[in-house]
Amino acid sequence: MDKERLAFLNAKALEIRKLTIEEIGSLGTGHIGGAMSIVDLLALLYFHRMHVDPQHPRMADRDQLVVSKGHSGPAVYAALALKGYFPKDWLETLNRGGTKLPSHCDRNLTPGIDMTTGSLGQGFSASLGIALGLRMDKRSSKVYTIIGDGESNEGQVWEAAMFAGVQGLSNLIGFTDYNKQQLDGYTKDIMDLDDLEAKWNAFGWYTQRVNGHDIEALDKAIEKALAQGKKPSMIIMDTIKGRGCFFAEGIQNNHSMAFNMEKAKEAIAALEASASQA
Ligand SMILES: Cc1ncc(C[n+]2csc(CCOP(=O)(O)OP(=O)(O)O)c2C)c(N)n1
Repeated sequence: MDKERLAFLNAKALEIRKLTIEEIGSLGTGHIGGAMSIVDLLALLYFHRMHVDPQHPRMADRDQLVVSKGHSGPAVYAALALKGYFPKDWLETLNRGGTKLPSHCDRNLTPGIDMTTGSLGQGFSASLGIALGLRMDKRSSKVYTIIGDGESNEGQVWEAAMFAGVQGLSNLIGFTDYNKQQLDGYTKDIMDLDDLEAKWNAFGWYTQRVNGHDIEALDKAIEKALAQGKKPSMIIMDTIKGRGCFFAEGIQNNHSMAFNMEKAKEAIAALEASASQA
C-alpha cells in the first residue's frame, strides 16, 4: 500500500472515530469501547478492500460485512455515513425512537448493514451461511466478519469454526477484535482464550495475528488470507478497547459509558491534537 493511500485510510479512521464519539455523546450513553477498537479495520474494509456501492446496498456481487459483535453499531454507522450510504445527520438519531440506527446492527433498518447482530455468536454463524451460499452460487464475493474475544466464549462460535473449517470456506475472512476486555471484566479472568491462534489453526482456519490498529499490517494480512485460497481465515487483531477516546481507552468498565456532548468535544479535540502531531 503506498503512503498516500495509507494516509487517506488513517484520515478515514480518524473521521470514523470522531463521528462515533459524537454520536454516542449526543445520545448520552453507548458502547464506546468495542466500537472504537474496530475503527481501523472498518476504514480499511469500506474505503479500500470491499467491493460495495452505497447507491446499491444490496448489489448481488458486493462483498459483505457481518459485525457479529453487533454492539459496535455506532462505529459501523459512522463508516457507512462517511461512505455515503445515508446522510450524516442520521447519526444524530442513534438509538432513539423511530431511528434507522439502533444501538445494535439491524439489516432491516440500515442501508449497508448485511446482517442483524447483537446476540453474540449468531452473526458469526450467519456469516458462514452467507459465504456458503455465495460459493454455491459461484460468486467470487468475499464475506468479512468481526467477532469479539468475549464473544469467543460462546459455544456457537466454535461450532461455526468447525463447520467453516470442514467446508474450506476460503471466501470467509474473520477478524477477532482481541481487545482483552469484555462486558464486565478481562477475558483472561472470565474465560481465558489461552492460545487463540492454536485454537483457530486446530479448527482448520488460516490464522494470522496482527496489530489491529495498523492499517497497513491489516491490509497485508487480508492479502495473504485471500491468496491462500483453501481455508477460511481468522485474523486475530491485537487491539485496545476504547482506542482513541481518551476517557475510555484501555480503562476498566469502558464497555458502555455515559458521557455528554461536552465530554465528547473534549475527546474529539484530543484526538485531533494527537493526529496533528503524528
Ligand atoms: C448471547 C449473548 N450473551 C450476552 C450478551 C451481552 N453482551 C453484550 S456485549 C458482551 C461482551 C462482549 O465482549 P466482546 O465480544 O469482547 O466485545 P468487546 O469487548 O469488543 O466490546 C456481552 C456479554 C449478548 N449480547 N449476547
